Amino acid sequence: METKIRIALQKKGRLNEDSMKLFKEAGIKFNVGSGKLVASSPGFPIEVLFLRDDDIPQTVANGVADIGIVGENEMYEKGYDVNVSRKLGFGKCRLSLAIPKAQEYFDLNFFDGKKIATSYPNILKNFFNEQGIKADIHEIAGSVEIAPGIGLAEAIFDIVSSGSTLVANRLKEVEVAMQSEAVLIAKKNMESEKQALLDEIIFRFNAVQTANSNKYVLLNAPNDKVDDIVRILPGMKSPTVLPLADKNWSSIHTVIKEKEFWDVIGKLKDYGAEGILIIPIEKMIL
Ligand code: PRT
Ligand code: ZN
Repeated sequence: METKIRIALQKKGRLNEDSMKLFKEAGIKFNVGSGKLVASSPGFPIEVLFLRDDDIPQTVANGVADIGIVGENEMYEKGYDVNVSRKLGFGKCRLSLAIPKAQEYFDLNFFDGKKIATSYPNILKNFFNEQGIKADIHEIAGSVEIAPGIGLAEAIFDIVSSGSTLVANRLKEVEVAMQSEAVLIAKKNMESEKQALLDEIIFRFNAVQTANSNKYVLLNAPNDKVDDIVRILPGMKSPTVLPLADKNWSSIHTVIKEKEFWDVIGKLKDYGAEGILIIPIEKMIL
């Protein structure tokens, strides 16, 4: 029988959509029926288990799934021994300490002897141990941000992304303990056939992510400015220069990181570049 790799993905929530999109862009589609907890793929030997994110680290650590996608926060909190195959660049957030807005704050000593509500007691315990702080950590499952307001705690330790939840609850972020993003995790001691499938998935993820951060750029330039323009273009290799029907003009094609493009666009215009086209790249293999 053909070897299949089994992956644990979040059933619903913040990581579900981006995880599904990444696989789709990597050419791996899942036959997901509504409410189904297991799915397969028509074109790739993979099987998906849809779980709560809290259960994903354990499911991978004990080998019920071979790989999984989960936030680093959840992985470190649960503390299971798994390999991190790749950071995925989505689900970014931070784990922070926050206190009532009106409180004065100077440094971490603020938390000595204080009662702090969190769903991440292990990460907080480690952070305080490293920093030499002794606090009373109170674990609650959700709605951590309301704990100070109802007198359950004097501070909280929770996930922050935009910070608007803190503001809405009259709290202020005073310390960041860790940054987190979604990661692809794998069980230890993977069988070699499954490792080959994991390598193929990582190869495809790399191609998707390289493509997404690069753009194909085409522009027209007067011939006497081509050398200047080629010099400032931060492309992969030397760009392609093609003659145009108008003998005094050329077309320049190259691949540029989107971020870098915005740095040079002004200079390109100064050199007389015209008709600048920026085109998304579907896949890119380096
Ligand atoms: O049902 P299940 O257990 O699977 O889902 P869940 O409710 O436990 O998790 P979910 O879907 O909320 O989050 C999954 C993962 O997304 C987390 O473990 C993080 O790795 C990541 N992530 C990224 C976030 C956020 N950003 C985030 N903002 N997880 C939660 N939040 C919460 C945060 O706690 C805050 O209360 O969203 C609220 C809004 O944040 P602000 O700062 O933008 O206001
Ligand atoms: Zn959860």
